[in-house]
Order: sequence, then C-alpha cells, then structure tokens
Amino acid sequence: MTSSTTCEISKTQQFKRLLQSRRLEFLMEAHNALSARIVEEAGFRGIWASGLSISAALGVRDNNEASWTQVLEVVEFMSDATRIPILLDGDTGYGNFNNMRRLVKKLEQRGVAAVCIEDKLFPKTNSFIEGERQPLATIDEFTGKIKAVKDAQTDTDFCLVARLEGFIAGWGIDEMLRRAEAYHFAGADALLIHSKKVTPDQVLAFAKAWANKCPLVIAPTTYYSTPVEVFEQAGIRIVIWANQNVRSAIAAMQETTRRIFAERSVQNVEDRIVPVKEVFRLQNAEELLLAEERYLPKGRASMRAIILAASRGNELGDVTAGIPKAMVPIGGTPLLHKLVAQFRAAGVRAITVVRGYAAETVRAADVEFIENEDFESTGELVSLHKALDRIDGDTIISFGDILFRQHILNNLLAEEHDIVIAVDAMWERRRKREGGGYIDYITATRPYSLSYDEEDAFLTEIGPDLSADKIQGEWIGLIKTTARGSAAICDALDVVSRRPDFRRLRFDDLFNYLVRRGQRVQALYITGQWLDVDDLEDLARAQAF
Ligand code: SPV
Ligand code: MG
Repeated sequence: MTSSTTCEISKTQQFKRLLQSRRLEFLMEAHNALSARIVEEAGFRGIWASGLSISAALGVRDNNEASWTQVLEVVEFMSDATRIPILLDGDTGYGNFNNMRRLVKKLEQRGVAAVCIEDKLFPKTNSFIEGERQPLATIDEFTGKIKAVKDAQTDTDFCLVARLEGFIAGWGIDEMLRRAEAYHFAGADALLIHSKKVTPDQVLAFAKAWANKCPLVIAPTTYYSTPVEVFEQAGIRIVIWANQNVRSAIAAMQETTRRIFAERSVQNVEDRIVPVKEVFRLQNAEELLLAEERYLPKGRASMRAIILAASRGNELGDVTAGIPKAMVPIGGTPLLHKLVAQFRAAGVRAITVVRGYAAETVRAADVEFIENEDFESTGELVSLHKALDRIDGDTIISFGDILFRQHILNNLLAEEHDIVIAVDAMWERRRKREGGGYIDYITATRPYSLSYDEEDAFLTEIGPDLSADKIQGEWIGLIKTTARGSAAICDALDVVSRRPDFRRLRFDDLFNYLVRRGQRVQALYITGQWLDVDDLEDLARAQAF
C-alpha cells in the first residue's frame, strides 16, 4: 500500500534515525502483514521481523527450514502493509557473503529498511535451544559478510545490525569485545548483544565496556522484568520485544479454539474476539470501495441485486420437496448459483436473496439472505418489501426462477431510464400454460421493432388478463433501476403495502400503480433467449438451455 519511496522520509532513513535517537527506541515483533499493521497502529516506530515468529507462523522450526525467499515473501507483505521501517532477522544471512549480497538487493527492492545477521553457522538454531552448543562463525568469515552487505547496498541509509551470539555460546566479555570491534570496523551500523540470562548483567557489562562506540540493540526476552530505564541509563539505543505478538496470538487462538470445540458453539467467544468489521478495517477494505467507485465502469461496483427466491414451486412436485425451485439443479448447478454468477459477471457485488421455503437449503457464497417467513401465504411484493432497504441506488431485481443469456442482463444494464424491465417480444412462441401459470403480459407505447431508430418503448399496462390484441410482450422477471427508480419503487411499495390485500399482491400491481402515477417504466424488448422454471416441462427445457 505504501512503499518507502512514497513516504516523505524513506524507511531506511527512519531506521537510521532510530539508531541515532537520543532516547531509547523500541521495535516490536511482527510475523506477517496483519501483525505488522497492528504494531504500526499501536505507535511503534519500527518492526522486528522475527525469524522465530515468522517460522512459527509458517509452521516450521527456527532452523532455516523456511527458505530465504519464503521469508522474503512474508516480509514483503509486511512492508507493503506498513509505513514504518522493518528490521529483518536475517539469521546468518542464509549462506555465505554471496547469498548475503543477494538478500540485501532483494530487501532493498522490497522496502525493508535493515537486516540483522548473527555470527553463527548455517543452518542456525534458535538461541534459546541449546545455544551454548552452537558454534560461532569465525571473525574473518563474519566480517566478510558484513563488508559484502555494505558494498552491495545501493541505498546508503540501508542498515546492517551485527548480532553477537558469544554470550549465548558461553564466551566471556573479552571475546565479545574482540568480535564487536571487528564487526564495527567492518561496517556494521549497530550491534545486537544477545543474552539468555534472566538478568541483564551481560548486556549491561558489555554496554559499559563498549562505551557507545556504535549503537547497541538488545532483545530482553529472558530478562524482560528489567525496567527499561536501566537500559536507557546504560546507553542502549534499541530494545526489541522479539516474540510477544506471536505468543499472544497463540494464547488467544488456543483459548478460543478450545472453547469453541468444547462448547460446540461460538456464542461465548463472540464478544471476546474482534468483529469481522475490524478484520476489514485492518485490510483497508474501505480503500478498495473508493477505488472501485473511481475505476470500475460506472454504476456497476455499487450496483446491487435482489433475487426473490422464497417460493417452493409447487408445480415441480417432488423436485421441490425439501428445496425451493431456486435451488433446483440445472445441469448440476442450482438455478440460484447460476443467477448469482451472472450478476457477478456483470460486475454486481452486493447480492441479496430473499428466501422462504426450506430457507436453510438456500445457500450461495458471499450473498446476503433475508427471510420471508410468510412465503406460503404471501405474494411477490411481500418478499420484495422484506428487502425494502436494499432497493437503494442502482439495483437489479430478479425472480429466482429464471434463466437468461448474459447479453440480456448487459443490455438491461446499458439502459439509462430510471426503471427498465426486460420484455420478451416473442411471447407467442412460448407455450401457453393451462391453468396455474401466471404470465405477466405487457402492453407498451409501441410494439417490438427491428428498427434501431425507434423511440424507447414504455409500459402502459401489465397483467395476466390482457386481451390478446393488446399484448406486446411478456415481462421476464428482471428489473433495473437507477437511484431515482429505486426511490420511486420504494415509495410505491410503501403505498401499496398499506392496501388490505397487500399480502397477495404481485409485481403487476406495483407496475400498474407506478404507471398510473405517471412513472415511466421502459420496456426493453428482447427476443427469447430466456426461460422460467415453473413446472416439470420447463425444468426439462432448462436442463437443455
Ligand atoms: C527471533 O526473534 O527470531 C530472534 C530473537 O532471533 S530470539 O528468538 O530472542 O533469539
Ligand atoms: Mg531469530
């Protein structure tokens, strides 16, 4: 999201300033982009990309089991997610001086401000696991690596922290000072003096003897109870809290997971964990919404779809025993999933499904559900009314039992009138139903025409009982509205919902009311290429669609 180049002060300069700071500075451990962002938000001015924590989060040991490029990928995500500098725990540099040079090149490219390498041998083991048995690199080899880093870096502010493992390996202060001098002379920008004692004695003794020849860094994992003022007085420059985030994550996840397992419910943990909204915030979902408005084809990103899928479809008999017709598989895929995919393909993000009959079986990914519990005794408008506050801005309203070619949807979306309905001019070709079937015949200001320079057609009447000489098409069950159209529909719904017979009303009642009120409803003619699934014959045709 931000790179070192877009900040006023580059990340490498920021890190250098921490090393030059007059006060004690702190780095906080992070092991992925999420924890890195949390560290930044808390106010820390730098991040420790811990080898222990990154490997733990990857499910491997802190023994160079994760390859250096895998670590690089993690740290790149961390860098992308934050503006503060990252000091990567580079272990022993993943090889010799040559591997180290390549690492530095890649870290610079990925906006990592600094790297820390320790004077052990590849593959390393975490210092707290039999640290005293781990051999140290020779001074010559390690200083060669330091020089190689300094020669390889292209940004003069990129920093190298040389970490001394001598205390951990059982050496005394003389050897530590001998090595420190050599590393400092070779070009290290700072020294990390590591100790696994529970008191700070070793690092304090070193700091005293070192007398500020270059900045000192410590990681008080074992001597954590020492007040930080002690480090401040000793002239330490940076304290690294090296692994507390991964450990707190482990504690929280263990507690939550065990509880959910034991209680077979999330009820008692819900209030103890962050809401999903917080996850979205940390991912900066807001920025994407704004970008979509700016960059996606107008209207689509914010366009919603409402699919009415509450009815069982009694005419389908046993096929809908237990599932509503919207969930009947067509060629192996539930009708509803086909519809959702078509809306997604047209760029529609927010989709709401009104379900009723066998609601628990009505599922689709990333879709919001609203229930019409009275589905048995109510008509289409009651279902639509349940989704009233979703009829907002650019909206598509669709029956849940129709199949249509994608171009029909695309053409509908391309129209600009406030309310547009798709109307099949080939209505006569469709099989006439005997009893039962309800057909929304329409008449409009003009019939379908092959000519392209005709005026748009507008609905004048809709209903199942239009006389044959008036019928100019059949509404297929698709509506598109603009923000104004949505407001008009909501308003009309509000009025008709107060009628005593509202529970039985259908879309033709709504449209006729709108038309009578002077609202223009465009009838967009199509010629076939769609079907609805009302009975078993329809279903057979749908399978072949
Ligand atoms: C790490 O965080 O990976 C470290 C510091 O190297 S420690 O584990 O404390 O040695
Ligand atoms: Mg480490």
